[in-house]
Amino acid sequence: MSEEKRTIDRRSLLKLLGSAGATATVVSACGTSLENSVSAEGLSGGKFDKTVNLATAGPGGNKAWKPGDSLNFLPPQDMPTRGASSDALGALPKEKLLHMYGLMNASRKWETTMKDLFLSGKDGLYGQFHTYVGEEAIAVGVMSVLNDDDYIASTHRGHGHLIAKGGDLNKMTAEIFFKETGYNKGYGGSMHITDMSKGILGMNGIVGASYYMAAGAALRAVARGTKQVSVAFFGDGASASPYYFSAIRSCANTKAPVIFVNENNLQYMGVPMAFTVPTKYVSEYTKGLDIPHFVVDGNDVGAVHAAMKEATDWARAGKGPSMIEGITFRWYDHSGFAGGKVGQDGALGLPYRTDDEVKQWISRDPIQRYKKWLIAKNVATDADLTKIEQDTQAAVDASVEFARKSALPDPEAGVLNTYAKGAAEATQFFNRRGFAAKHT
Ligand SMILES: Cc1ncc(C[n+]2csc(CCOP(=O)(O)OP(=O)(O)O)c2C)c(N)n1
Repeated sequence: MSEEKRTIDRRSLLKLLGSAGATATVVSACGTSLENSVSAEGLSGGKFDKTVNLATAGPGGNKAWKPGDSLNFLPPQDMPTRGASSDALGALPKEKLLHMYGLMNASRKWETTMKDLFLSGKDGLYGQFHTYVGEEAIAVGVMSVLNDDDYIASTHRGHGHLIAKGGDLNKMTAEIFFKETGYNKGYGGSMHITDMSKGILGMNGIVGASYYMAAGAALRAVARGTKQVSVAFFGDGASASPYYFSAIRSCANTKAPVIFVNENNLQYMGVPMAFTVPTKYVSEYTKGLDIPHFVVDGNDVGAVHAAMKEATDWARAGKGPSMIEGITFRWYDHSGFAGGKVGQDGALGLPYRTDDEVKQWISRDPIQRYKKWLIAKNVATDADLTKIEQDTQAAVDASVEFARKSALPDPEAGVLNTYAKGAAEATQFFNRRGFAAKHT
């Protein structure tokens, strides 16, 4: 195949279409360095400075909202009352607790490494990339309860979901590098990473698509008589989808075992949630459906785990769907890295939130809070946890080397991957257009 024809590959196509991550290469003029002070005291610790000007103002524009509010439990009928959220973790074996710490770190370090690579321009990375940094407690808290064969339907901001469900770092990095060893053979990029072998129904660029994907998988499980459950992740903005209420209503009606997990990061692209959600909490929209509702501190992996445990028990018992809303915050811009810097945590200088607010949320870092809790409960020493952090970074670095050494996909593979019947159907396509039928 001539060089001329190779230009149809995805990499070139994206460049032609101009989807190259403009946002990924914009670096803010803001040079403020962040001091990552952790004021958290144990897992439920971390305080806002009352004088901070919160542009996002907390849920539903409720200016009086404070982190403690997020721990309120909104009791549905028949749901048992939970104890202190972080105590729920105490019932888990040490190995599992440390594994969770490793997963939170893997998610953070993988995305932070990608961020630094995008910004440095070293590997010529481009394309949309929505970071999950700051929200890791939700993915890991949710997945700490799921079985391997349970399903998750992710979002555009789903790297953390994949990693927490057992996604392969090498394949993820290779996909970001658009290499043939990537999850989508280099043709999907960040937003389409999928691993059906792990019950991951896929990241998804269509906001609000997770509801019915998760519902379909859940109804399949019911039809087959398994006890699998399905999780639909979604953001606060996605609650504006026309499918939102109808999907949850349908699941309530059929008692589909779906757990709707709202990652309320208080930001809808560049719009504070205070302007987009009329109620105090997103989860209030569906309270009339008589399904269990939880609002939790989404930066507290114990709180997420506790709510998820109850919601999952409920679903496996055939009682139907439930709703978990985790209040959290993303440290970077909606997509790409405007306001971010190599080696700096968080994006500053963005117009729709204040730098003070970003720093306050960073001080409630879910990973640092969990680390403090693990040490305080004598689950591990500082040195044990540092070792996990180092091993995780080494795995991330190895994935970058793997991606660098991998080949770009053959342009024809784009056609092969497009057809449901694979090579046979693609060959017809090639033949019709006079290409050599090299993939038969
Ligand atoms: C159906 C659809 N409408 C609009 C968009 C454009 N879009 C991409 S992300 C996004 C905001 C999503 O916000 P939210 O659900 O709060 O998730 P977050 O980005 O905060 O994690 C929008 C509107 C889209 N991708 N799909």
